[in-house]
Amino acid sequence: MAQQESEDPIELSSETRSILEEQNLRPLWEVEETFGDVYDDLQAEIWKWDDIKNAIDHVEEDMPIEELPPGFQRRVAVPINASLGNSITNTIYVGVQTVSPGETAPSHRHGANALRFTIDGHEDMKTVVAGEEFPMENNDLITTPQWEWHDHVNDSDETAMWLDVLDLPLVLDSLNATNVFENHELERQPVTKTEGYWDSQYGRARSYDQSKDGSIPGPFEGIRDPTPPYRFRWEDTVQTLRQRADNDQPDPYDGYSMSYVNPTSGAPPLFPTMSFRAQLLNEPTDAHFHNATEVYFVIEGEGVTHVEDEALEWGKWDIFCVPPGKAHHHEPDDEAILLGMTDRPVFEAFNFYTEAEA
Ligand code: GTQ
Repeated sequence: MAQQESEDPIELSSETRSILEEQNLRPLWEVEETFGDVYDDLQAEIWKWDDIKNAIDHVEEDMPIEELPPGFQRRVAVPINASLGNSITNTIYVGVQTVSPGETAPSHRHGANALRFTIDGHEDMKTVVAGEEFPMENNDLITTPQWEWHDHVNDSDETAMWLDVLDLPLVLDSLNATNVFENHELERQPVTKTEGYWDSQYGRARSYDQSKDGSIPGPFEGIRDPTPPYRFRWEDTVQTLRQRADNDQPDPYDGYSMSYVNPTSGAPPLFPTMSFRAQLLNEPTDAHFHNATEVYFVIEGEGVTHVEDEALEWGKWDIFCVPPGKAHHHEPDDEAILLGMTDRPVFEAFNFYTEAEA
């Protein structure tokens, strides 16, 4: 009997326990196992384009942009991961936005970073960012850096649609930050730059501050730090992909993979919070896992992505996510091109990114 008592784990006395409880304190060894419980484990999930398209067509029919509540004047269908409840992942948000002929999604700005990947575009479909009209043609990727004014103006005679990608869940949920937000006083911000202005500021020949220390500002509006408004034209991106496929070895996990670089630095990530790749796949990739979360958008082709024992079968314009820590690899049917999106830069910022072959 005495021996049994001595093997019982030592417990805090009831006096100590009530002192702790009264002051809202807990011993570490009792709370440790609850760390990580705020969010449920993210599950792999796929949204098929036919289903998305059918849904956004119905929404477009029911709801003109001008009828939307002020502050939310964007007509967007948002994939909701069943394991989360309000977006596709805990860090990266995606949505599919439409603007009908003649409509404008009015100008606003916010603290979250955004980009558009054009699904069904037109030279007369413009996203206006920081005073410049950017034509949205098919597969163009256009940045809307934080706190830049932006409105979407459809002067074509066809409905335009694109993929929105923002770091909203990271900003609003994970960091529990306020997404500072402002509507422009005008529906359309004044166009103050000629087309190509922002691109020209980041070309191989650039405006340059000769003082080196910023004491003599250039005659230009300035380098946007960390990410400028920028249009990556698909014709350039796809040409680079082809050159890589014709000349180089593929990455074992990502295929022929190009990073969209920040034009300021010439290096990834495009945003401090999110990095983007165009990936041409023509053979199965090797399996690996990492602690970053990924979202994929299928630009072209068909195939399957295995996430542990789940098989996500995808085709053109499908959207799917790969949770952190899960082994995954891609198997294209023939040739496919994916837009790969990752929150890896957040992990790298605090030296916490890790990956391994599965
Ligand atoms: O077009 O500015 O999908 O502010 C979500 C929030 C799009 C946009 C979204 C936004 C926008």
